[in-house]
Amino acid sequence: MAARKIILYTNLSCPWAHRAHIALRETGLDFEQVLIDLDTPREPWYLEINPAGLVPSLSYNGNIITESAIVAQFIADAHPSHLLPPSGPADNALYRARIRFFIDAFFPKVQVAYMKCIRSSSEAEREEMTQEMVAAIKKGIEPLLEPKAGQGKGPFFGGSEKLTLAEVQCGSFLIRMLALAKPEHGLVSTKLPTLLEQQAPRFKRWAEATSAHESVNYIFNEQECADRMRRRFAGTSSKV
Ligand SMILES: N[C@@H](CCC(=O)N[C@@H](CS)C(=O)NCC(=O)O)C(=O)O
Repeated sequence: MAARKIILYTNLSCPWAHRAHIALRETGLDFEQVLIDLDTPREPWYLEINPAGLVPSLSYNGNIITESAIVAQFIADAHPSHLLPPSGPADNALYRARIRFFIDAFFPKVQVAYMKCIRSSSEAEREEMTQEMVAAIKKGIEPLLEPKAGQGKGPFFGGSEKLTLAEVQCGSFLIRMLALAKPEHGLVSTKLPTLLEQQAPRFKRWAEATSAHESVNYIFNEQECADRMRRRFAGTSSKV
């Protein structure tokens, strides 16, 4: 059988591409990394790989896969591991359905509210948006992290001791959420950790454990991320 060849086209500052890095690290697959400069127009050769010009793109034995959620799902499906069990039997399918439901709940609720915090044009707006985000987490995500009978006691989704696809898909956003709440960055209310502790303690513990995991934090550069977010988004809430 021909050797497997995986190429990840990526940019280390991109939270979407970050998902592919987590999935590849956790499955232990060898891959070649090609860095794409996002500050200049994409070169024609890259547009042939991904006409949208976005990262990440994955080449798997020459087959191109784009869109980070699909890339991460593909890696987890093609190489079954602790991230995600194969789709059968029914218990596996049920667990996969729970993970899918969780990921689908996270993005519209948490990520949208989080970007509103980052875009805030004033301290007052930032405080209000941070409170809105915590309220969304409390209502939509915290109940999904409630331990169920018979599940493990690990810090990850469903009581897993190891990362799952839920952390692969959400981890890059969690690490940014917690890191950017530090006072020196001024991008999210510094009250975020306290608000989470009071209103969504399970979410806080999950986010902290995920952010502390080596597969999640190994490519994360906090200062570079904060500077980039400030340049691109801070104060844009009032702009059309
Ligand atoms: N929906 C895409 C989003 C990817 C995305 O927005 N990537 C950004 C970097 S974080 C990008 O490639 N931007 C290049 C550009 O807009 O020119 C995915 O999940 O893969």
